[in-house]
Amino acid sequence: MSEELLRAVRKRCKKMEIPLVGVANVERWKKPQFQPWMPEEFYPQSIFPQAKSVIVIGLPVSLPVLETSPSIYYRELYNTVNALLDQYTYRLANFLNEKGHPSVFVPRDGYFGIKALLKNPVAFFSHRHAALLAGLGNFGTNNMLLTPQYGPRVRFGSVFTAAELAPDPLLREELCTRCMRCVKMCPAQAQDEKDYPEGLTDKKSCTAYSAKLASQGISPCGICIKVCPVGEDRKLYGREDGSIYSRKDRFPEEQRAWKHVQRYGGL
Ligand code: B12
Ligand code: SF4
Ligand code: SF4
Repeated sequence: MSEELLRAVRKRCKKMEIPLVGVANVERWKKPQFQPWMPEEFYPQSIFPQAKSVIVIGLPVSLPVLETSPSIYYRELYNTVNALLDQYTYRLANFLNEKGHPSVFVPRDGYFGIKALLKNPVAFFSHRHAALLAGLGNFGTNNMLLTPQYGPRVRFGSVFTAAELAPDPLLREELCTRCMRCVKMCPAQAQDEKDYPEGLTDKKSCTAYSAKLASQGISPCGICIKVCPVGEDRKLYGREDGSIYSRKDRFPEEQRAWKHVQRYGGL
């Protein structure tokens, strides 16, 4: 177990301004946290047999931009965060390779557009489960991984490495308050009131809605991550009051700003 290497990885992440970093050892995939758990082919050690640890990074999705969704503004943010996730994990893997530890990045999504998702809405590796096992957060009713810092407004990327790194403890405190805002406000009625994974998102409805927005150039949707009350980021932006999304009369300035953004850049 190399403490020095882990310190170097964390230092590297800090230099790249990555706010969330967690480590899981691959043994954790063999101890399901709930049922159903994913089949073994989805484990990191099945995909990259040399893997001993998984480093998971998280980048925030800025709430005020997400609040304009569906919009070109959120779409651009989504693309920017995605590009950074892939670049950072690619660079981290190379950093470890240069130190003699075989490592590979995993793309933040891993599918060929919406048509591929309509055919099969599952990727070869799940970053949400990786982030759970790396101690970054736990699942909410919206099927997303909630973190103390950003609630579900965070996107993840992972690195598989042969290096044996000390894993972070799992986060035991349940973050989801079961307020059901994500369920009530989903425009595609794709959310279920039951806890994950008993209540799985209706992937077909969500994907179909996303396809409609994509045809207008303003996908993805993201309402279920916007309305979630969990996350320190809400305080930073003065957004503790969740009625901002339903009480149009109380927040005229914000409503005006969102409408303005929504009028431009899409089809
Ligand atoms: C496919 C996909 C989608 C699909 C399907 C969504 C879904 N709920 O799975 C669609 C297009 C609908 C979608 C939408 C969204 N997504 Co999406 N999506 C993905 C993607 C590419 C793969 C997810 C996946 O396949 N996981 C695999 C399995 C393990 O997950 P699961 O189906 O929940 O699995 C359970 C069971 O089905 C069973 N199981 C799993 N696999 C199998 C296989 C078999 C054969 C069997 C029998 C059983 C089984 O076990 C699991 C329970 O333990 C990931 C990126 C990635 N590669 O991880 C992003 C990802 C999950 N999406 C993300 C986000 C943010 C969104 C959106 C908010 C859109 C947006 N960006 O604004 C919405 C939210 C929808 C929602 N509330 O669920 C983020 C989540 C971040 C977070 N904080 O959790 C991810 C992780 C992207 C990222 N890199 O950060 N997404
Ligand atoms: S992304 Fe939109 S359509 Fe999909 S589950 Fe979330 S709120 Fe519903
Ligand atoms: S919106 Fe409420 S119910 Fe949905 S995930 Fe967040 S805390 Fe849980």
